[in-house]
Amino acid sequence: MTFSTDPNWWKTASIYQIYPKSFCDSGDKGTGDIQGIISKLDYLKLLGIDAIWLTPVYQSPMVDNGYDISDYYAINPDFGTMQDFEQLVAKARQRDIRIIMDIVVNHTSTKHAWFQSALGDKNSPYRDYYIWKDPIDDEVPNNWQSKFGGSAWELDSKTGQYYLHLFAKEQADLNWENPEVRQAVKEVISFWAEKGVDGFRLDVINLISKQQDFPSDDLGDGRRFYTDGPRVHEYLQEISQAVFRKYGSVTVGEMSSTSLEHCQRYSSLDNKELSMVFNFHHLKVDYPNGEKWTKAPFDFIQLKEIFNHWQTGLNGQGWGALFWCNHDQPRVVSRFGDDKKYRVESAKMLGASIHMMQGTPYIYQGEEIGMTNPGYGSISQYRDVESTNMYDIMVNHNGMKSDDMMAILAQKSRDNSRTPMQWNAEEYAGFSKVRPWLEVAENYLEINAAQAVDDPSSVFYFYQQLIALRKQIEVITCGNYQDLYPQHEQIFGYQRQSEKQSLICLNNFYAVEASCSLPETFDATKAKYLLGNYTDLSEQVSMEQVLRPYETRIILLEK
Ligand code: TEU
Repeated sequence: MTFSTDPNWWKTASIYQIYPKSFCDSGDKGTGDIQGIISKLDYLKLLGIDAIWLTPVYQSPMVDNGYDISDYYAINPDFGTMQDFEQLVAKARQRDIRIIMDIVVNHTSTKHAWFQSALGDKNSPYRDYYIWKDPIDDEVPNNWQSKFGGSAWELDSKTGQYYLHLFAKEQADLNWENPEVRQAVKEVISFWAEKGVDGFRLDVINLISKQQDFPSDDLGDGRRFYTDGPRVHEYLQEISQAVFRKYGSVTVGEMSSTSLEHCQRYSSLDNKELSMVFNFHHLKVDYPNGEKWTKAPFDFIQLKEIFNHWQTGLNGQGWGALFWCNHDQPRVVSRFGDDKKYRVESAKMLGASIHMMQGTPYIYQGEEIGMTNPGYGSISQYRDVESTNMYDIMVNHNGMKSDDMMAILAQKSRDNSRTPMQWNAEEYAGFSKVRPWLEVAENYLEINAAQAVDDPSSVFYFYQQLIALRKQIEVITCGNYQDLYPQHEQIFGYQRQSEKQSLICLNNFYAVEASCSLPETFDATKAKYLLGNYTDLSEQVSMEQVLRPYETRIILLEK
């Protein structure tokens, strides 16, 4: 098979995210690996996805499960060999599936050779690869906070200076002001592009440019002094010019705490920087006052406002990634749906609610079969560095009751999405022959890929249809966007319009019946249902719509 030569292939594509450690263990290690991924390529081909986003498989001490890289040019033996990787690229290509690699260059592991040379030696040629600051009044250089809790500064006792780490202390931020760092990044990306990698996901790439006076933040945790920083667009244009455009790579930037205005520039249609962007504003509507570590219901009206802001703001300006789930987020059916009584209906509805938008959809492993949060009851079951750090801070330092923090982790922990992929009803859900590194969710007997593939009414085949519709119905890709019921307390309904087509996607986000009327300008008599999650949809579309619990309906009118 040969890939389409359309440089914008990704505008009608759907991308599947694999977190290798939790995907499939081909051996008996209890952790996933590249050969395990290869063994599941036909499953992914059946789903119909166009590309795989592979989270990091590079050499790493695994403090942050691979987002702490100690050698950008080597494959972590836990995942396999370089030959395994090359085989994955080749076998995926045989199935017309592209590979997108995760590039983590805001920081390296403190075990990286550059950092090891720089630590304790102000004269190291790599000292200026990182960000070192003198203490102020024997204290940390400023009050910036790590996103994993605590100060963002760690002392290098030998030199008396601190180094910056926006994440774990084992993840030292690179100094992008240094042209040698930017050159080193270009060489890393070129190496993987030469191996046939088709694109790159750029980890927290909007954090690479820090305000150079490093002021303390009397209003917050310091993020306003390094998020979408002063030279970030300059840096991205430099890398894009030197590498991405040379290889025709598709690129998606993970933009932490960003703005629409910056994302219009990051993903501008002239391809000066990146192809598209991830933003996370829609995944903070259950963070009251922006606070993640609370147990709270989501704000439905705000969710719709955010989708409206980004869909209308990027239309004709840039390109967004459409997603609910990834390896940092809880399972969407547990978070925004009903993972008990209406699991299948709500999983399908949630998929449809974003797949009919403009952008490129990302499907996180297990989302396509409606996997849920595991509901762990003990802190000993958690492995994520962010979750265990926050448990220690909230319970052991701030005095929160353990049960209260366990309830918060059950809703918000990143481990919720990192439980082993549920392949079948065998021991350990067919993920491994031995006890996995993270406990399998108890519901794997009912929720697994084998069951889904055997069930024509499963979430899997609904996602297969969503993926196919994007290739068949042009208004999904090029149409504009209008929220039809912004204040409706239950229904998220929007209309997409192009010159030739009008599509309406109706989604009841709750377990009770809800009604709405189609726009008067929409001629229902000429419309048809494209897809729904209740099989008994009548042929004739009515202007008055009554949606059952978690019902979704996709309606098309050919103008
Ligand atoms: O995530 C960055 C990010 O914004 C989220 O991790 C978020 O800050 C975090 O979950 C706290 O809420 C990327 C990767 O996706 C993540 O897995 C890494 O831990 C992080 O960067 C550091 O590389």
